[in-house]
Parts: sequence; structure tokens; C-alpha cells
Amino acid sequence: SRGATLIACRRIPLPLVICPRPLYFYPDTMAVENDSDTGVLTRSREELKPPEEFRVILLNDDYTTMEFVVSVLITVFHKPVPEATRIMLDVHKKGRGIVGVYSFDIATTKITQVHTLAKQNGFPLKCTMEKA
Ligand code: TYC
Repeated sequence: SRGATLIACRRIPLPLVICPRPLYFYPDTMAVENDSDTGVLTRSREELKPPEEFRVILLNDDYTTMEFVVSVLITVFHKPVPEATRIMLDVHKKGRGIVGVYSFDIATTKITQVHTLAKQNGFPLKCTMEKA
């Protein structure tokens, strides 16, 4: 536009940044503050919190069969048969029991899967979650 003609364009490689530790912050939230009195530059960044965890709780009822509960614990929660049986019997005796601890999204998905499978099979099986 100022009469200059581009005759060559050299690709400038991006600097390679090797991080010794994983980045637990979003680089674009990095802020720089300049203290006008002291001239001190302060770099601050928003730390990422580790993801919150949620206990998935299985609830007892009088109608869902023991076999169905064990099959759900195997298929949805990937429990081996002996552990699935132990959890089912524990919930049967105590009224509720912890199936596992998951992130919010995984816990929500598994609860939906349990409720969908239960409905499809005509059982009132319910589970819920609470913050770990
Ligand atoms: N109480 C049920 C029965 O006797 C079995 C059962 C166990 C149901 C655990 C739900 O979460 C449950 N058939």
C-alpha cells in the first residue's frame, strides 16, 4: 500500500518452550501489572484447581433384582464380579453405598446410564451423587 512489494516471505519459527511441569494455568489468563512507584513488573496467572470429585451412591429398593444390580455394576462401572457382588450386597443391607468417585461429567453420565438401563428393564433402581 506504501509502494513496497513483497518479494520474499521467510517463515519465522515459533519459539519452542519446554515446560518442566504441566501447565496448570491458562497461558492467556497471564496478566502483567506494572507498579508505577517501584517499577516492579508482576506476572500473575490464574491457577487451575484440580477437578472436583463426586461419589456415585447406589440406592437400595425392594424390586430391582440382585442380578440386575450386579450386571449394572459390571457394565457401567467396570467392577469385577466379586466386587460388584460385594457392593450390591452392601447396598442391599445398608440401604445405600458408594460405587466409585468420578469427575462431575463422568458421574453424571454413569448415573444417566444406570437410570436408562433400569427403566428399559422395568426396575426402579436409582443412584445419586454427592461431592467427595
Ligand atoms: N434389595 C434388592 C432385592 O432384595 C436388591 C438390590 C440391591 C436392589 C441393591 C437395589 O441398589 C440395590 N432384590
